[in-house]
Amino acid sequence: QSQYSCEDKCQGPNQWVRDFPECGGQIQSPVNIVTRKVQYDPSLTAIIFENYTEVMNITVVNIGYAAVFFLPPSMRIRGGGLPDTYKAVQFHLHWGSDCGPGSEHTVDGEQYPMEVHIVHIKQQYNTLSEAMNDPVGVAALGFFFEVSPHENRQFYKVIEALGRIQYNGNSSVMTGFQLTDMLTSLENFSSYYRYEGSLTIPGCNEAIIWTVFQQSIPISQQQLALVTQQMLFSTGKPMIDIFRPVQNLNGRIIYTSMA
Ligand code: GRE
Ligand code: ZN
Repeated sequence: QSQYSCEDKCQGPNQWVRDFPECGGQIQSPVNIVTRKVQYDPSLTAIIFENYTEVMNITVVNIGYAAVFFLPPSMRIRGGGLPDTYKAVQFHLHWGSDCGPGSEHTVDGEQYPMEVHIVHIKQQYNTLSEAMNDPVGVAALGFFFEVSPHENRQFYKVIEALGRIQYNGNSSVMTGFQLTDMLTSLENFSSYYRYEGSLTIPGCNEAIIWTVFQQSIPISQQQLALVTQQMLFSTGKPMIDIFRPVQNLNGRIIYTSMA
């Protein structure tokens, strides 16, 4: 069990708008997905994943408020109603604590234990900050995790890597990692929700095409607990509850690939 108190929470998100006005904008993320209100869009065909099965050595860094796993730009996505080809930049996780779930998006009000975001930029750009100036410059994929009796095949690599980057600024290389192994048993990449939103961290740039997959990734309870118990914020406090609460849709429609 956790060595940390459940009161020890990150109080950030409501303060962001003071320093980052865009965090108070009208097309913010994450959002609650109300399944009876989503609209079927037949142009939302299966996303094409290029080089996603690569076995990689990738660097993971504790950036003070998250762990970021840097991905090779050879990994690309296209199709699925995306306006361009997008190349991978990084993935990161949003989690809760021993006391509660930590996904960012919710479905019919249900928060999942954890959510991974795989962040891509339009192929013409070289950096995330460059892509942020384009309202469709970034394509982020969100996958929920759910607790299952089965261990996730390659997730132990992620857990071990997190254990090596406890402190702000620490970095480590994760070897022999295959992203598709972490996204285990996802036969169905074609069932997803789509909407336009923002970065879920400051500056909350409204530049993201969000794709949130319906099918969740299984992970064991023990694996999940290990994730939340290893890392520290730059303040030295336990890195738990690293999710932004859901934001108002303000009239936005969430589309779905599911007829
Ligand atoms: C996020 O949603 O958390 C995020 C980042 C960085 C780039 C894009 C993005 O943390 O969607
Ligand atoms: Zn994220």
